Amino acid sequence: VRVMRHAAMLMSTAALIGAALAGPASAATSNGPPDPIIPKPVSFTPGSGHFTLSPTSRIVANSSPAAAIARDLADQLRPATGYALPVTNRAPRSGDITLDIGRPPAIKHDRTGEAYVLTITGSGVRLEAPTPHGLFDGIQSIRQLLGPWIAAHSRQPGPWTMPAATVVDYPRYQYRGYMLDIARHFEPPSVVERLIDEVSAYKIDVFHLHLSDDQGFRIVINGFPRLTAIGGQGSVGTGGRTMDPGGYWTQAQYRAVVAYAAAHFITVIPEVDSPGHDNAIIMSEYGDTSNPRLDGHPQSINCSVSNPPQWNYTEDVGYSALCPESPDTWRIMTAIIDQLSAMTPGPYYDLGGDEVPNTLLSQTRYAAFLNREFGIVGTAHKTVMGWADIAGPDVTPPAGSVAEYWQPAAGNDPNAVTGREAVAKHLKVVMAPANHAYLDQKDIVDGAKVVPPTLGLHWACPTGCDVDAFYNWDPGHLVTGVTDADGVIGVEATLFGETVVNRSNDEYMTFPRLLATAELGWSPYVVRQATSPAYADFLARLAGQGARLMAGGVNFYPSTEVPWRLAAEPVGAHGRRIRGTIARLAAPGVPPDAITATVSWGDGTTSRATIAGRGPTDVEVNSLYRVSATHTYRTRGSHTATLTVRAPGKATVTLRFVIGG
Ligand code: TNX
Repeated sequence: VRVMRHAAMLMSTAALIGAALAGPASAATSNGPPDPIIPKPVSFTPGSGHFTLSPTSRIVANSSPAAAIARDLADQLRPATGYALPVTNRAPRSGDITLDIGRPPAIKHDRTGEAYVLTITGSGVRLEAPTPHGLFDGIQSIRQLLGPWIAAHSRQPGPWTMPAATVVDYPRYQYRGYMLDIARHFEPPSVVERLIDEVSAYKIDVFHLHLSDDQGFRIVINGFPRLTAIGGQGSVGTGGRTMDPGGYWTQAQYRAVVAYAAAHFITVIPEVDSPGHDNAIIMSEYGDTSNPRLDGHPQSINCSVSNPPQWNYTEDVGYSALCPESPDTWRIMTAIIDQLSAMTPGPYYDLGGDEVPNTLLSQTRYAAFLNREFGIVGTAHKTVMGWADIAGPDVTPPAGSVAEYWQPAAGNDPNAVTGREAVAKHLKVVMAPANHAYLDQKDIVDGAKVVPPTLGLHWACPTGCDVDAFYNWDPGHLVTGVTDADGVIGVEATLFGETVVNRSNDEYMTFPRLLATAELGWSPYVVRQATSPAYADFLARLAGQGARLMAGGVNFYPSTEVPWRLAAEPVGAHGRRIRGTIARLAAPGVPPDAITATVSWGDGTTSRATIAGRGPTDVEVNSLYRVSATHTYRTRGSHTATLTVRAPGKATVTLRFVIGG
């Protein structure tokens, strides 16, 4: 323990010297916009100077709700800083971060209770919000202002500075969603919890879990063990895809994920798609003749193309349906809805409702199915959510239901009819148009150039949907007659799972495009087009997120639309003889052999440094490199070295830091 504490003191002293000598090292390396925050705050007013977090900084909270968020912030900042960051209710001192529940007068337009005001000066940081959710949003901004390396899971040298500024902020929409499909390929709770960490950092506050589809059913339902014993074993597995062994969550695991999400101010919405996309349910229950909860003839549930039903592990859709006339259909669906609703504190239950061809169920039978299911969801005290198909003829969703618009159609296009039908039925609308918000779509499809080559579909994005497609549209102005005033409550980016098989794949398709969706959901309306200032501003801020994602171990696609910046930090090399790593370099998408680096040692000599580490692949960003060099100082004592890093097409990065000692 003593050795570790000693090392910690040495490290932080070095960091402080670094700050004093070189000014904020981050200023030398980031040279990005003064306001780097994504999603862009309502207002960001720069002040003068900067705040530096120090080893003696504390997090001061004036109430127990504020203290809970203060502990979150401390937990977030401790790994990279190595500071103690005690949470206290004493009077704030210089160097502290204060969190208060209050009513900052600067907030006038907060409709959702998520507003916050952040005031950063040379002597301290003060975050004030009317609710814990607002404080939680505010600490995400604090994390981003501390620079990319704060996201690291192990101690970094710092210094930890934030530009002096006043931020006044609140969201445009209450619903800012991310959807993950664990039905087409299974993901364990641990992966979902990591994704919750990652998306909540960008103020996403809804996690929509697609729990069931033709290829898999992923949650234990008491009384129907075959749903998981049989239905949980498959996954999409043809066309060169990895056929993984499937899997399912226990109810205890689901509850734990829901609680984890709640601690990140994220509402979980469970979805069991119906009456289509149900082959896993049908395959599980079709032969369940001895289940006392069924009538002995569960074959009556099957209205699919095949009778008897058959497994189909392709990416096909639209071949399965549950029969609305079968009493067993309702015994199964009632158990699912009741149990999921009881485990879900959030207000919504998502019954799916998409893609049932008339050849399987006529519109009358489809409507009859959903109209009956609405009653079961209501009895379970949940608000209905479904794909916008649930607004079709003869379907009568209860007032206040939420329709998720997914069709890749805009304006008056006839294919945009589901959006207008939803408004006509007074539903609320979440916008997730597939050509602007489907994270399972490829980034580029251009002749032989297909990115990523092995992941993603492109039915909604025939030429690919890169960052520009995700950013340059507006949820309140896409479909004629479907505006904020008509009931748009938010936006969601969805990751369907046909082609993604693990966390690395999920992240590669999710980031950085989800950050565009997060900004559309949070930031005020502004014209967003490929040529608009808003897009240029977003790209400049996004460029700085590459190093942050890398430092946090998050995989992402280093889109060529983004002017990614190089970012370097010293690693605290010391001694008279320097051997090995002197700095860490994030260079999103740049292979190591394209980078050159030199060190001026501060004693009149200069030498070449080497760049080592894994470069980008088709599905992994990697590109977080070690910069190493060899030097022997003539005398002991600290020197100020200067590292210069160059890569084609990138602004040269210059890092001044204290070395030797
Ligand atoms: C359409 S969007 C689907 C999903 C697929 C997805 C693939 C929607 C409501 N249905 O079943 O997984 O496309 O992009």
